[in-house]
Amino acid sequence: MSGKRIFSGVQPSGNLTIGNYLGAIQQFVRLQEDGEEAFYCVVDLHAVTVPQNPEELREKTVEVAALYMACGLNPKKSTLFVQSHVPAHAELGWLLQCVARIGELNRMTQYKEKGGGKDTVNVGLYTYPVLMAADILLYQATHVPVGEDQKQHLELTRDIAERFNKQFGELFTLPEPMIGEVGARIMALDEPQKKMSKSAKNEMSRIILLDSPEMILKKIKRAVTDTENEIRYDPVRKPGISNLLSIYSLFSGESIDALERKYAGVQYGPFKNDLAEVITDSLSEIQRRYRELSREEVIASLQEGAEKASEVAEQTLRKARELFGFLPKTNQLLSEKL
Ligand code: AQP
Repeated sequence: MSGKRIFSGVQPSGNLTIGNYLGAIQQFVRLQEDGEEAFYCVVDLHAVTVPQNPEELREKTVEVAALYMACGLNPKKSTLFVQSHVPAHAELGWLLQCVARIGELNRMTQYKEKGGGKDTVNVGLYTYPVLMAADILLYQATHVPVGEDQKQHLELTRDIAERFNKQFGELFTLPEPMIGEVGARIMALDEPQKKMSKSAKNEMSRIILLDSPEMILKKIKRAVTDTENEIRYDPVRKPGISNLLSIYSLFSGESIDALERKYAGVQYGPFKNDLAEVITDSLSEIQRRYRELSREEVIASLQEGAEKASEVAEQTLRKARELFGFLPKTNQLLSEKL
């Protein structure tokens, strides 16, 4: 343990992909094993920045939590909770909207990618990075393990925290991003220039953690490669094969160099068969643990997690309210004789 405090989250906006796992959740588990104090959230308030079916959202919220646990997060060691169960997120999110600047949000690329520049996009998608800043700052997190796509939002979080501290008084810890060197950006199987995403339209673009062995094989077989027949890591000229090599390396623990040597002169077909097997083997353990978890157990862990998270979040929020100059509630006023 190194005195770090970790915060991170995953949206229940679809089926978790191997991108979410390799870019984020695998790091969460490693940090837990190192004994770090950590808060891992199912960020449902973020998920509704794009339209969701309410029934499905409820189901996906439990599923993401169950997958956190199946991947190795232990609710007795790390605090696992649902964002909307801790109202402090929404309140600090609002306060920080009064600190963040429009110019800063205009520079964020994710809402442009997701919203496609349409006027009908909801305002939440635009202000999402400010809510993400609130999520992190509420817990005074020192480190935030995320994939490469979240780096810009982390920089914004630091800017908002710094401005708040200068303008209102020292309150927030400035968090550092923790972005893995490999796995930080797993690309889509159908369009290897784009990141793999759980909400992309084409289901064949991603492997989800609960895919069957047959489905994994089918998706890997269909993965876009190139017209050469050389298994070589070159993300610019061979993005498809390079992405498959990264996935193979991350799941098997073999280096990319070793894989290039192992598959020198081998056709794409047999390479893809082996890769599908490696992914299947790795996911089978997660799937076994997932099947063993009961819904009641997951929900009870989330309830306990929300209580623990609220205690920390409320302390920070209370200080933020004071620094803004809000009048405390009457009973607090009387007891503190303010
Ligand atoms: N392709 C990826 N490679 C590496 N890391 C990834 N992450 C997501 N996709 C990849 C990381 O997973 C964590 C949780 O992501 P999120 O659910 O908060 O939102 P996201 O980044 O927008 O992920 P998705 O899968 O693309 O979701 P949708 O489709 O709903 O937008 C983050 O740490 C992220 O970096």
